Amino acid sequence: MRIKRYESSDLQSAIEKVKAELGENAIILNTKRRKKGGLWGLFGREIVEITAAVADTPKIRPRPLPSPPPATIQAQPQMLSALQNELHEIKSMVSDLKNEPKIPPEGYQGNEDYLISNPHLSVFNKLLISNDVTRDNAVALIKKVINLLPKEELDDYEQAKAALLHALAAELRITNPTKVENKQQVVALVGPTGVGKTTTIAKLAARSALLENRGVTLITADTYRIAAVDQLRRYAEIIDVPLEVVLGTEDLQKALKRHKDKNLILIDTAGRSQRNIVQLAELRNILNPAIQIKTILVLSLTTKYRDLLDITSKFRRVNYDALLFTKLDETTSYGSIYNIAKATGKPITHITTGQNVPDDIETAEPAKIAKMILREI
Ligand SMILES: Nc1nc2c(ncn2[C@@H]2O[C@H](COP(=O)(O)OP(=O)(O)O)[C@@H](O)[C@H]2O)c(=O)[nH]1
Ligand SMILES: [Mg+2]
Repeated sequence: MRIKRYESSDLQSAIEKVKAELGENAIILNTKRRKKGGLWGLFGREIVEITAAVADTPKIRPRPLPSPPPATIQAQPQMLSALQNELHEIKSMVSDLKNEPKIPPEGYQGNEDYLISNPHLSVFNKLLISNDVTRDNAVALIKKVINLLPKEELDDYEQAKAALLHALAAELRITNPTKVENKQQVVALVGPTGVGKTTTIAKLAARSALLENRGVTLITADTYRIAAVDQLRRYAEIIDVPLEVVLGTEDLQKALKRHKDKNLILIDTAGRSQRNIVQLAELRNILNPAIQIKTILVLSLTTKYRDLLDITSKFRRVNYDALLFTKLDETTSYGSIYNIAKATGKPITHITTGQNVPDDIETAEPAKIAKMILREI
């Protein structure tokens, strides 16, 4: 791995320098602002310093050659105290984790006699389970149908099915923080890498700016990969909206102030693994102080259910307000939408159905999602 430092007067040109020298795959290890020149650091001009790294190719070094000295990092007092803070935070997170509820074991062991007593109900039960609704949820839904309908109507397949669709839809809440309101909307998308956050931001921005004619600004806090900033910049250029690159919560607040006249601000974030609690804490620190931000957790329906549960539970530290499901076009069963909505109690904003910007996105509709789960559409 090659590690290098770059200085520049602003973040954008510093990133350009990294890109020019280390290429698109460079990873930004650290970014900070400091004063340069002047007397003892006073009266200097502010510069941005980026420490970036890129993997060496080829990776294998011939044996006889001495390995280069490791990049030396001098421990400075501020660094130590930052490390101590981080350690403290990790400790408190570990103790939080211990108190988190456990994921329930799969499989329903209860009495299923009443399912067998009515042929439709047992068909519905199988239909739900084959579409990835958990056994527990399937049984709970069928109990609801039984409570909703008198016996004669329960014997009628169409009526029973309508009641099941109703029961499914009734538990799906929706919200749309990107829609037109009097006050400015600030929306951040968070989630694991590769789920479609950036693409979804582009879809939402294009719809608002081009179709609804609203003032839109894009902000990205995803400065970990050069390619990620470029991806959003290309979209910003095509849609013709401003793009701000921010490093931390201070930058974010400044950018929000600069664009306070806009109707909608969309914030893209770096993909975070739910397994990396330090990264999650960083993300929380960037977003949380700005209380007006609505945070949407983006989940891909191609992720298996247990992992989805794990993601929704770990991302609770980022305090997300709503859910958005992507890649519905890459799966044939949609039961996870119901399971996750129910497990988190969070409303759904949109679903996305493909890679095309801005077409492949829809606002969430409970009745439609219920039909998709039962394969009625
Ligand atoms: N099939 C399909 N692909 C999608 C969808 N949304 C995003 N993608 C693709 O998923 C990949 C990762 O998307 P990206 O927006 O970069 O994900 P991010 O890492 O979360 O920002 C890209 O190839 C996108 O085109 C979707 O709804 N369906
Ligand atoms: Mg992205």
